[in-house]
Amino acid sequence: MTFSSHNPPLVLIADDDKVVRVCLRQAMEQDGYQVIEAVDGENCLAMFSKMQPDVVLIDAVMPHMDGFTCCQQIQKMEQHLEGNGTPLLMITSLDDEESVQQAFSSGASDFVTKPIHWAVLRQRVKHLLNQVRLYEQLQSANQELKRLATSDGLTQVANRRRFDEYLQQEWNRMQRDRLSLSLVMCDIDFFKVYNDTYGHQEGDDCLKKVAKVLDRAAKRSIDLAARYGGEEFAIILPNTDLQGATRVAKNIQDALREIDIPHSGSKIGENLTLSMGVASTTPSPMINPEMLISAADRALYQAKEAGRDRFCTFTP
Ligand code: GH3
Ligand code: MG
Ligand code: MG
Repeated sequence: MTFSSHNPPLVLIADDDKVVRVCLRQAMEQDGYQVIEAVDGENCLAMFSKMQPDVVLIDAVMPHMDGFTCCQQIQKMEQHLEGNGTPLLMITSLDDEESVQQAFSSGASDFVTKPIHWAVLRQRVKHLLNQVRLYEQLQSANQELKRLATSDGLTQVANRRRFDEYLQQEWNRMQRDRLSLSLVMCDIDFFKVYNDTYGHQEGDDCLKKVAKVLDRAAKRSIDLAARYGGEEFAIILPNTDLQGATRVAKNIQDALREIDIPHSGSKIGENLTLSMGVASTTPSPMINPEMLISAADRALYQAKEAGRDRFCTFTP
């Protein structure tokens, strides 16, 4: 789906008859559209790919390549370009049933007949452009819904739901490819005291900063940083062994030191710190994702017990 709409909408007119082109242009310009012209089917394809119009008016009968073939070729091009189904309005003097069917089966969205009934043509173009606009709005609303359903409202990293879904997905994929899957569980040290000291709003800001650090540490496109719950975060690292995962944990520690968030209530220093549990495994049918989470949790518990501001590792 592309959002390449022009403003005002761009109409491509393909007709070999100059007089018809001039009349069509006038009608379209009266309705406030921008207009470009093609003199035959091949020219129409070239103009289409170069200018990406919002609607195409195509004469059914043209030399070299007729309108039906032209429609089919445009559709092929759009599949290739993952285009958004530009409406194609066929203009035909052949209003017999067969050519109407041929127009639609060639991918035309609608048709008008010659001699052109101008009011009808203009309404059809307007209607087609409205449909495209509505479709685009629907697509972008869907994208936004998807984003909202999978990201954490406060920190904007993936939410718990997305974490669960992605862990299972990558578990299956790593099992199939016999590759390692690692998990880093992170828990902010003395965060309750942080809230008590600075207030909840500062606490929220702090969570956002930590999330940003984790998101940056999850460098590769297949890595996923998520808010696991409260002040706990988790990073899924597909195709990463224990050594690689501990490197990520080390990077997080360094990055957090660098941004230097004061935490006067911390019992182990002046700044905000994290405890982390790192676990890694090669998924197999004998174990499941929950075991990887438990292993990372155990390692996290060890890190807390050993004095916080560190990471421990555990292999299930
Ligand atoms: P530890 O070092 O053992 O991890 O101690 P802790 O205080 O970090 O852990 P504890 O589980 O006792 O407290 C977690 C705190 O995190 C309590 C809760 O108020 C705070 N918290 C959880 N979610 C949010 C949030 O969305 N915003 C803010 N500001 N605080 C949160
Ligand atoms: Mg906690
Ligand atoms: Mg904590």
